[in-house]
Amino acid sequence: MTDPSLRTMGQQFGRRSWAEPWKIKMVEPIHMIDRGERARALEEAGYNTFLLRSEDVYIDLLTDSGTSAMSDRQWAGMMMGDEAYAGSRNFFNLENAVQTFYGYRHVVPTHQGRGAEHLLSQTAIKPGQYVPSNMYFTTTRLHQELAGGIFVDVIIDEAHDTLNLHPFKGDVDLDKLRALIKQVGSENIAYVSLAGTVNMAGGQPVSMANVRALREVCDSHDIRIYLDATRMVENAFFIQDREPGWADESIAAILKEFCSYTDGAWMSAKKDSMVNIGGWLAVDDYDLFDALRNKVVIYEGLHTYGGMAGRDMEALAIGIAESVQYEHVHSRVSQVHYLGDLLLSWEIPIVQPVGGHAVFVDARRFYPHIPQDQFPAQTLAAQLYLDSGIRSMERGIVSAGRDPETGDHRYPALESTRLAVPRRVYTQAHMDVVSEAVKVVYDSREQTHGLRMVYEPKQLRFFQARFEPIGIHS
Ligand code: P71
Repeated sequence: MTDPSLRTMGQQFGRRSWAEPWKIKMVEPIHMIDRGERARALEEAGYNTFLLRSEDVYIDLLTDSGTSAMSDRQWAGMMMGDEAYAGSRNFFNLENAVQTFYGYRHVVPTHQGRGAEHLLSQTAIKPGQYVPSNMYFTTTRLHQELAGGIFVDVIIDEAHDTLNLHPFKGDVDLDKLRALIKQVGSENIAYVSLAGTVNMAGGQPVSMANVRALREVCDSHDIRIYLDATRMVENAFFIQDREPGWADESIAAILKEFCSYTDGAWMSAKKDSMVNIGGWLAVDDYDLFDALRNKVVIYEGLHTYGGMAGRDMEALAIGIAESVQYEHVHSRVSQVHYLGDLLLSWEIPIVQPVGGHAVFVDARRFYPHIPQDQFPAQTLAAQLYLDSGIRSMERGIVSAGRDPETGDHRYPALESTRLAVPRRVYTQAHMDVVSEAVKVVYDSREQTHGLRMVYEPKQLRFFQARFEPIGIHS
């Protein structure tokens, strides 16, 4: 049977199709358990997707962190691990890759991003100092607060509006920053904590114009800028794609120029750099480096491994070079956008524009009848798993935690359920299956009730909190 109306993805959009710049050499079987088993697994997990067993998950979009597929070259690098306690050659390869692609002078390896956050926060924040930031990230803010810092959100207002199509919703609002400086004095600001493709805003990028202007403001007040470079490669792709004047520059050149406006960076290498574990901290200032190097040996490991095996550092050094290749980052971000575009075309509420690493479903608009303190985004994550074995993550009121002063929930403007896409792992067919599952859950949204939290850890509660459906035991 022929159907001349069948069209490839590219044809549907009036262009030639693109494909991933790799072929698959090794596969990992996945399967879906039946609905009764999923219902049981969900109940055992306290309706928290972090507490599910991975074997009970069909398509795992919990996170893009540490879940990417390494290349044959990275695996070859694993065989070249120099597992010496001190001075491993893999460390020097990693140091060289960070210096080459991110441009900072001094590099301290850490086991992952939060290890780096801990060291930087403890070293660069004095108790009582303010830490302005373009929105919070859970672990970042916690480490800043544990060091005695006071977090202040200085992201532009557009970032809090899920329908606003601003191309750089990660930008810092310089007026908010100036007002803070005026109010508290620049000596009471530890540093500006700047993140590329802001995770909690939906993976929204920062423009080159904004980081340049930020540098000027900070220079005039003698304030340092430290960058969360976790998804900075994806940010560089958005600058190339969207910001006038950058279309002809390479991803590598854009990345390096962006970093040059900052004084240092920390990295969860489990994202952009496509390794399963690893991180680093890099700064230009020698004295700060020296202080960080003195601290890393207390908490992470010697300053030439920082908690990573030699082989992990080698895979990371290779992953950094692969991550800035245009074909890679283009196909990675385009796959995320493919999923987002399907949901948008069916009028399912998502955060727009679609970000770099994930589609964020707007749970407020998805379940308008579920109040925020009955956890609509957590409910959606649970329903999606129940329907189809797809695992996602709450990024709303549970993630935001409680205000340390008042003890009340923090009620974030964004209440979303994140479908994070690992790099080089799933195909377009998987994205089709995911999109159809979200639609099924959306079509039955009116019958869905919210959740009640029955167990709540003090810090980072979203990881281990437990819930019960409202209406069953109430
Ligand atoms: C993500 C993660 C992993 C995660 C962390 C906390 C709660 C849930 C999931 C980690 C990040 C990140 C940014 C921007 C620092 C870290 C910490 N993200 N900055 O998105 O996205 O890095 O996990 O390596 O310690 O699933 P780490």
